[in-house]
Amino acid sequence: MISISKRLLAKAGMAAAFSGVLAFGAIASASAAGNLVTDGDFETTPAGSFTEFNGGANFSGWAVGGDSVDLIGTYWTSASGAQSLDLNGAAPGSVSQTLATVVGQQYTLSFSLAGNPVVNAPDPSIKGLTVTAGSDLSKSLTFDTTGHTTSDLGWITKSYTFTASSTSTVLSFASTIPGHTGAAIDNVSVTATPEAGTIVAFGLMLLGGAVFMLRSGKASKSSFLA
Ligand SMILES: [Ca+2]
Repeated sequence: MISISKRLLAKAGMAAAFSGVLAFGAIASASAAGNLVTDGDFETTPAGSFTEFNGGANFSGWAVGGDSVDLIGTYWTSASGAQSLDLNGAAPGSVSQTLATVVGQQYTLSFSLAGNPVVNAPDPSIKGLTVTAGSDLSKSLTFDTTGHTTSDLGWITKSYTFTASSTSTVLSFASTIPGHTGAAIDNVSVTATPEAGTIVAFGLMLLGGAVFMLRSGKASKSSFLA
């Protein structure tokens, strides 16, 4: 009778561990699939070598502001997929889109950053841009294109968190430098950040399951010897 109840305990432990793994996997896949940004990879609108969009234009979810931007195709090697974006077209521009957000929810903004490496004076070799998410996030960034080429832009990943204060949050990338070669962006994503408390709770579930399994392992060994 004792060994049966221990087996039941072991089964319960395994079930708890298994459900913890399933739940954790569900969270991981939800965050991977939960990118709020439309065409954050700049792949939807064919660019050819590159295509210029003037302020006031729209393409695949992005609204163009300022002077203009260049949607880049084969002109250089993107960070992800086949296309990316130069924030300076003929002159400094911007792109933005409105995201549906939950007030109080924390989000993670992630994107690839580089700069147009084909620098002709008087364009600066150090590119600049501001990144904003409504009134909840504002970053001024630079990228030094020195030593980089169209086949190796030196893409880096930038990542920030912000907490939404509105049900609609305008995500914006804007050039802060003159000229027709600007900062480059690609692979933009905004995902809801799982709260730390949730991660701790699932960690405890997994730990509980592991303890049950260890205990049942010892119990079955001793009962086997007896
Ligand atoms: Ca891309």
